[in-house]
Amino acid sequence: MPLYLGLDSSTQGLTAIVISVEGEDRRVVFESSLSFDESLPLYGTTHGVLPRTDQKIATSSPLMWAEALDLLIARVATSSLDRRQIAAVSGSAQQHGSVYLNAAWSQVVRALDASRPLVPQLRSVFAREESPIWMDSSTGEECAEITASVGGPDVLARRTGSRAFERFTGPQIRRFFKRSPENYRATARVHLVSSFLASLLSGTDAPIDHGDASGMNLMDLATRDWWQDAVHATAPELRDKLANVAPSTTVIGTLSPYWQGRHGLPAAKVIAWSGDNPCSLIGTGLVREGRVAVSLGTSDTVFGLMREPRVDVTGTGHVFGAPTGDYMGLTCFQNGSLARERVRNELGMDWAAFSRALATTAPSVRIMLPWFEPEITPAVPIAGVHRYGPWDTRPEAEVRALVEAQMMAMALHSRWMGVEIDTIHATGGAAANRSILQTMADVFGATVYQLEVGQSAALGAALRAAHADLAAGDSPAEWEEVLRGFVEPVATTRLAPDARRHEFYRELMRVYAACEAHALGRGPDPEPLLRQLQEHA
Ligand code: ADP
Ligand code: XUL
Repeated sequence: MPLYLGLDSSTQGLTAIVISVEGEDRRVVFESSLSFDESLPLYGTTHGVLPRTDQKIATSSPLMWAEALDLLIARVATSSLDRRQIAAVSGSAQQHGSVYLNAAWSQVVRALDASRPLVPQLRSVFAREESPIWMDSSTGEECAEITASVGGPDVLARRTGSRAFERFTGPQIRRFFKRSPENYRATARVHLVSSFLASLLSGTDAPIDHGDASGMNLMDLATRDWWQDAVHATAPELRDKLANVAPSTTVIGTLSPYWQGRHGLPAAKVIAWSGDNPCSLIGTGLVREGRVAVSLGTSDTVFGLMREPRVDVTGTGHVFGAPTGDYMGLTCFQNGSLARERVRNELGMDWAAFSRALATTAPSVRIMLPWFEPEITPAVPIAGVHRYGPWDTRPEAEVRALVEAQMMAMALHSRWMGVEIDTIHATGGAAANRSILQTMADVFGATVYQLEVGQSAALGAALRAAHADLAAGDSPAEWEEVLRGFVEPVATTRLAPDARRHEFYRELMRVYAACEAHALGRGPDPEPLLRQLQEHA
């Protein structure tokens, strides 16, 4: 009975899911997570991020990700599973983060010694000790330079799927080249978090898959190869430092002698890793156009499959390659779970009290713009929370204003995808919270489902491993067949929108958009609109 292992190296921790896929017996047979802050305290991260001196800079430690991999694989290997049955492994990782490796890397990764742990063997392979991650917004200047060099934001968006975004890997590489030219020169390979960890597992210099490569502002969506103009605009001699791009279904090798010798794992196939959002597309079952998923993780994201790459003319969204070979549309919000946690902590609540606050209050006419951190959508370079309308200082009103704001922002900024959203698959840590999901249903006017497996990125990676293994053998299977039984929305978790509340939110969303425009210096004072709606309500 073949087992498939999916790993997810997210912002805050590492998760492993093992599935068994045999005829009608299709189940998750193992699940385990570790938190970077708690399990690896020596690295000194908070929520997976190294100490920050500047609110625009966010980095993490590639060595810590490697150590986490060693720790969690040990847990898989010593569990009650029959580890010899593991047929294939794939992974998911936070997108955009980059790892800078020197000339020693390609030799070291091929020759990892099973008699010693991973970390000491990797100490000398980095041309940069820290990896900039998706929360970094320090590259405004580099975004402008790359954009100008390739002929403007529309050209860049049409070719690569996104205009230049601060967190995307191209602008990050350019900043590194400008600030540390020596270390840039010493860089032989730039990996993404996904391809770095795939390299460690396979003992090869792994390719970057189409899904994660489209979060770099460097790949041509049409040819699915590096786009020369963008590569030239980003940094000198960059082409040689980039690995090849490959389909997400690529078998890149087998678990290297390190994992076999140290942890007793078999020579299972290693399938190209991808980004957490492309993996979640699979793990939430969205292999057809029409539905969307909302992931309430460290970041909040809205995404769905697209047959054609319809690029966002408003410039907020992204088009990525999907693991199915199609495309996916995605909009990302930085002020997701950490903003909810922050408000919850400031009000001295636990999640139960947070939920009660939502359940015991009604919508009203006031708007919070919850930019506790610099925001990605809309682009807000300097953090700052804004409030409009008569302010209600009760703690429960604060909770409602925050969650309503997050949901209205997601509904407004996913319109570019052109999908009539009537059904949402909710995932990510906060999707456990039904009061948050009810607010989502009311704001979007859509039916919301929770999924059986909450860890959709790790599940998606395990399902990708199964799909690629079957495709490489004699019995390739359609995606629907691989997903069957794993990703169905649970009927009993269905949350229907309240029609009256949705009517109200449709009006409130116009006001929200006006407040956003005002706060960004692009629109008039929204107070008259707020008063108008108050008189109506
Ligand atoms: P990641 O993006 O790192 O994979 P997860 O999807 O695991 O993150 O989500 C982690 C977040 O889930 C935590 O930061 C926490 O704020 C949030 N969370 C966990 N339980 C709840 C809950 N009951 N209600 C709201 N948020 C929750
Ligand atoms: C997507 C994005 C985040 C990260 C971390 O563009 O930046 O969702 O992938 O989860």
